Amino acid sequence: MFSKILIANRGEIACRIIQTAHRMGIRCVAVYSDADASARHVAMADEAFHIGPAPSSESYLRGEKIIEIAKQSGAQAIHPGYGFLSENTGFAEACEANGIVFIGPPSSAIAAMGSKSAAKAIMEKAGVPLVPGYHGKDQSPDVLRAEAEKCGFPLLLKAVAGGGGKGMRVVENMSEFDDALAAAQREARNAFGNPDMLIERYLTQPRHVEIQVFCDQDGNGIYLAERDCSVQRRHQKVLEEAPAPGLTEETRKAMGEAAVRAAQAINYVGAGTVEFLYDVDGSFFFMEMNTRLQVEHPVTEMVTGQDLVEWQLKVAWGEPLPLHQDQVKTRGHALEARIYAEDPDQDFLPATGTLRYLSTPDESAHVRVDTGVTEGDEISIHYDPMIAKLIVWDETRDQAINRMVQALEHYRIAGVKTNIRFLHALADAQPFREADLTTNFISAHEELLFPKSRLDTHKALVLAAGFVLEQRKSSEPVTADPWSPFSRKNSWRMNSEYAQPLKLQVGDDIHELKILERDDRYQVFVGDSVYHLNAKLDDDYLQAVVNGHRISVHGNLHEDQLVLFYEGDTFKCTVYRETYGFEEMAGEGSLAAPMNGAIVAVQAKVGDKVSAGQTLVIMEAMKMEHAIKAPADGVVSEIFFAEGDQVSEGAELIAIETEEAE
Ligand code: MV4
Repeated sequence: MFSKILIANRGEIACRIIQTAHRMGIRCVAVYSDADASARHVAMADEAFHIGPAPSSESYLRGEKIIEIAKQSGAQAIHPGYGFLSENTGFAEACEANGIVFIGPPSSAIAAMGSKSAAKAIMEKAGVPLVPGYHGKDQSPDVLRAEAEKCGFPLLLKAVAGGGGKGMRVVENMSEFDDALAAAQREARNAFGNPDMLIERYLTQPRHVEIQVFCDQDGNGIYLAERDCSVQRRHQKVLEEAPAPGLTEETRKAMGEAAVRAAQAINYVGAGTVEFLYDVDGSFFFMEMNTRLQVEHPVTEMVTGQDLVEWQLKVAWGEPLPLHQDQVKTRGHALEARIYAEDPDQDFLPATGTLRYLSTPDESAHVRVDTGVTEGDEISIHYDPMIAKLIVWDETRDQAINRMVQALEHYRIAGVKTNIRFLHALADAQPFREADLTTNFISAHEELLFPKSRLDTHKALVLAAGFVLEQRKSSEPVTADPWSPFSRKNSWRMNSEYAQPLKLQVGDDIHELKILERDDRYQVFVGDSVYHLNAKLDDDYLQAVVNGHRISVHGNLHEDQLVLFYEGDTFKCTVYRETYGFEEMAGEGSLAAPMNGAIVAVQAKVGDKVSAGQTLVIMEAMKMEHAIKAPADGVVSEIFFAEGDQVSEGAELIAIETEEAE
């Protein structure tokens, strides 16, 4: 077996490969760009080499440099993961030429699947079912028109060089054909430099079902069940599962055997995926073959109990397949959700930012998290916005869905927008539970997938108040600053009812809350309503009772940004420092700057005896002067600023010691 391999990738897949390699006793060399110097895959590897600036074209796509590093570091093989160089025939060849094993198929197999029409011709010969249509070389308009008539309508024009849905046109009848053809050819020429088209009968409600195949170097091939990846958005998979619901054993076997024939027709080696369109009547048709380990391979691992990266390493080393076809058994049901940094409310615009709070569900036999990031990492514009894959397993599909819903509720991220809530709605949607799957699932069920918040705004505000107040209590040392309105030792507050205002902004709405605290219970006034609140904060976990309703939320308060997490949903608000009116301040005693401004005058010295209501500091803000007054009789113990200083809202200006506080 290899003793050292290089992983020419980043993120979760690099981490996942390293994990298996380490379990097998294989050393791992990582490569990284400027953006990834402190990335998880670098930390996990035994050694790592810098390969260039953040853009992929200058780092993870630099095949020659990566091969150079493999040679230098003594790596015997390169695992390309998915994306980047994984389906690059030139790179696979260059590895070979340099005496390094490319952990993937021969370059000829990658090349054979590069053209849709050539692939179809190979598959036809191998007896793999094709959608009826035309994939000939002759592209003259008359031939295409005649083939369209033969095919029937609706039909689909597909770019021979296409992929990911680009250069496709649905044609409903012959009168639309010429215009659609011209448009599709134009698009294909622009996108791929090749205007050639194939014609297929258009399936209106298909499912995407794909077979995991594996071949060894002796020409043996098997299939490891199938995955249903019908739930997609703009040709991006969102939710995948194994096995595909509702497939009969006969179909599964026929599809699996067709997929193995497909792989063997191109002398395939290693892990591959044959994608099929699956029609409502149980018929299936070859779509394309992916010559790499796929993102969604974990669902296959969960139901077969096999480690596909281990298989890849064994096959690349020259070992036979670990199992014969009749030894491949599946058990239960697995689902995978792709957690992306994106904003579902802005048409899934990719999101960037710092993962300033990240808490993942506990891993178990039922829950697996494949990720390449840790708290504090940056999601940048340079790479795929996938943050993690959440994979669950259980005995039945229904139970697996419950697991997924629960695990998504335990996946909490603040700092970057994510699709977690959307995934939660998707997994929990009745049509999904009923396995009413087609490739247009998401657009067909939009009304279910953007649900209203699970918390009403008032309740969320009350919980936010509880979180802020409890966190301030726990974070302020009891001995410090007895005059802080939040100090527990602040006797005039503890022994009497004390109203404090709390200003929270949600979107464009500002909510001014008033809070009374007594005996560790709160009354929170929001608008015209009053809520009784009991709250206990344990780290990031708030256990609250709001008007007799026990609710628990997790939260993260970072500077003035509060995020609460509740059942897969998030509630975000901005927390303002207390905004006392100045009369109130005199009476109630904040010695904090009420807003950003400048110190105009300090009218006391350390050691001065002062009396309640006496002006201590004068501030200027927004062209107005404000007096900061002593809240009670006492002695000035410290002054934190001098005349002319700029101070920020909330900054403590002056400290006073009083008799009660001793
Ligand atoms: C089709 C089809 C219906 N009929 N071919 C989309 C991407 C490309 N790889 C193949 N695609 C399709 N080909 C025929 N004859 C519908 C799609 C399709 C699709 C397929 C799988 C998953 C999601 C999809 C979303 C839209 C269209």
